[in-house]
Amino acid sequence: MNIQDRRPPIDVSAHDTHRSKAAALRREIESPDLSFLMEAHNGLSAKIAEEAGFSALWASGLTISASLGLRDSNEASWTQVLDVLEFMSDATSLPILVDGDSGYGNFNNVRRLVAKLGERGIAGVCIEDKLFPKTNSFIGEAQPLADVDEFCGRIKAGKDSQTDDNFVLVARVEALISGRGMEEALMRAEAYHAAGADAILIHSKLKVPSEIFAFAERWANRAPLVIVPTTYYTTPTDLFRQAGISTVIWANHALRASITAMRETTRRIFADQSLQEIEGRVATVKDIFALVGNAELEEAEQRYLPDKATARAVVLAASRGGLDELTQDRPKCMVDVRGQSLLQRLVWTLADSGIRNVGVVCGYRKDAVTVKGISVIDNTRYAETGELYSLACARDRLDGETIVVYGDVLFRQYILDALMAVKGDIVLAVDALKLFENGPEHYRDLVVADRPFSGDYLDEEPVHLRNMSADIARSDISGEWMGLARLSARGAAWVRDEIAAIEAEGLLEQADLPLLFSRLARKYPVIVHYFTGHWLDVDTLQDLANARNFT
Ligand code: SPV
Ligand code: MG
Repeated sequence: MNIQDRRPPIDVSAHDTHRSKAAALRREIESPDLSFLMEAHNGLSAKIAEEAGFSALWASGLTISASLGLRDSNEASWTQVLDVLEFMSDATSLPILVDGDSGYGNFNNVRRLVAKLGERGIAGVCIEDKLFPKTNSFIGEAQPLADVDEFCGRIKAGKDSQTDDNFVLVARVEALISGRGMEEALMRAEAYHAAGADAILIHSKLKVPSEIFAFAERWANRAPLVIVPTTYYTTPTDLFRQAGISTVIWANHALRASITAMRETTRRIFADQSLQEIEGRVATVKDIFALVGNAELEEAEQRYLPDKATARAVVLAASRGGLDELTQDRPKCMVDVRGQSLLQRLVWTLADSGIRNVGVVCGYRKDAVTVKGISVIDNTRYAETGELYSLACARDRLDGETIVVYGDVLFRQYILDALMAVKGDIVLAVDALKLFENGPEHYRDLVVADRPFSGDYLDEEPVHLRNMSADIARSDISGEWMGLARLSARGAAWVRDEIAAIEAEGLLEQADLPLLFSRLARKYPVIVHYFTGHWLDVDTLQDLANARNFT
C-alpha cells in the first residue's frame, strides 16, 4: 500500500480520520505479521517515516524530550508533549502509538491523557509501570516500580476513557529493566492484560535478546508482544518473527541520525565560515518545500486567492544537441544532471517562481521528454529549422507575460525572480562576467548594450540592447545572453509581430533568437539586466561536467 492509498478521503471528518487511525494501529498490533513502528519526534520526522514506507509511528518520550532540549524525566509537561503530538498527527496519515511514560501521575492523570489523545487523533498510548517523574530505562539500576494494583488502576482508567473502541493501550513491563526477574515480569504482564491492556511491551536493556525470547516463550501469545531492541540491535529480525513478537519499535534512530548530521554540518560551517563544502551534502530547500507540501498550497492559492495573472513559459528544446551518445536516445534537455534531467530542473525552478504553465517545444526524440506537468509543442521540422522557428511553433502561447528560455540552461532561482521584477517589456538576462573565463569565440549569444555592467549597487538606470550576435568585436562585448528572457504582454505582442515580419521575408526557418532581439532592439526598448555567474548552459561535454557540479 503506498502513502496515498493510506490517506483517508479528503471529505471524511476529523472524527472519522481519527477512528481510522486507531483501527490501523490496532491492525498493526494484532496482525500475525511482525509490524514495525518508527520513531518520530515532530511533524517533519513523522513525514519522513511515512515517506520511507512505515505504516505506524512511535512518538518516543526520549526523543520528543531531547528534541525540545530536555531530559527524559517528565521535564516537558504532558500538555507540551500533546502539542508536539498534534503536529505529528496533522503531518501524516499514519497512526501514532505515543510513549505515555508512566501516565503523568495516577489513574486520574491517565484518564485525562487518554481523553485528550483521542481528541488529537492519536491512535494509542503505551504506559509503563514506573512512578512519576519517570527515568529513562537505560539510566541506573533497580528503578522503583509501581505497585501492581495501582498500575492496573491506571490501565483500567485509560481504557475507560478511550472514545474510540480501537484505541490501543499498551502496558509496558519494566521488571526486567529493574532487575526483578522473569517471574515478576510474567506476573505483572498477566495482571496488566487482565486489567484490559491490549498489548504488553516487554522491555530489556541487555545486549542480547535472551530474556525477551525467554519471556515470549512463557507468555505464549496471551496478548500481542511489543519490543524495543535498542540494546540488542544485532538480533536478526527473523528471530523476532520466530519468537512470535507482534511489533518492533525502532525507538530513537531518526533523532540519533539527525544529531550526527546536524553536528557534522554545523561544525563544518563553523570551521569553514562558508557553505561551499556542505551545500551538496544537505537536503535542498526544494526538498523542504516538497516535504511540507508547498505544491498543495500553490494549488489552493489558485482556488482561493483572487485571480492574479501568472506568467507562462516557453522552453525551446527541439534540438538534439551535440553531446555524442548521450543524446542518441533523448534530446539534450533530457540529459541527466545529478539524477534529474536538465528540463526537470528547469521546470522546478520555474515552478518555484510561480510559473506552472510551461510549454516545451520538442522535436528530436520528443517521446523521451517525460517531464510531468508540461505541455509539449511540436516542431516536426526540427531537423531543418532553427530556434526562432521553434519559438514560432509556440506563438499562440506568446500571449501575456511570458518567460522564453532555452531547454539546456540552469540558473539559480534568484536570477529568474530578479528578471520577473525588472521593469520593461522585453528583458534579457545577460551575464557580464562569464566572458573572462574563455575567449569570446566560445560564446554565441554575445550582447552589445548601451552601457556596460557597472557593479554599482545603487545604479538603477536601465541598460538597453544594441545588438546580439555570435560575431562581435571583443572590445564591444557587454556580456552573454543567458538564454533567458522575460516578455510583458506588450513585449510578447512585439515578438509575435516580429516573427510574422521575419516569416514574411522568408527568413523564419533559419533565424535565431539573436536576430529576433537585435531587430526588436531597433524598434523598441529591449532591456538588458546584468548578472554575474550562477548559471550555465550545456553545449559541450565539458559544460555537462560543470552542470553536474552545479546544485
Ligand atoms: C522512548 O523511546 O522514549 C522509550 C524507549 O521509552 S526507551 O528509551 O528504550 O525506554
Ligand atoms: Mg520513553
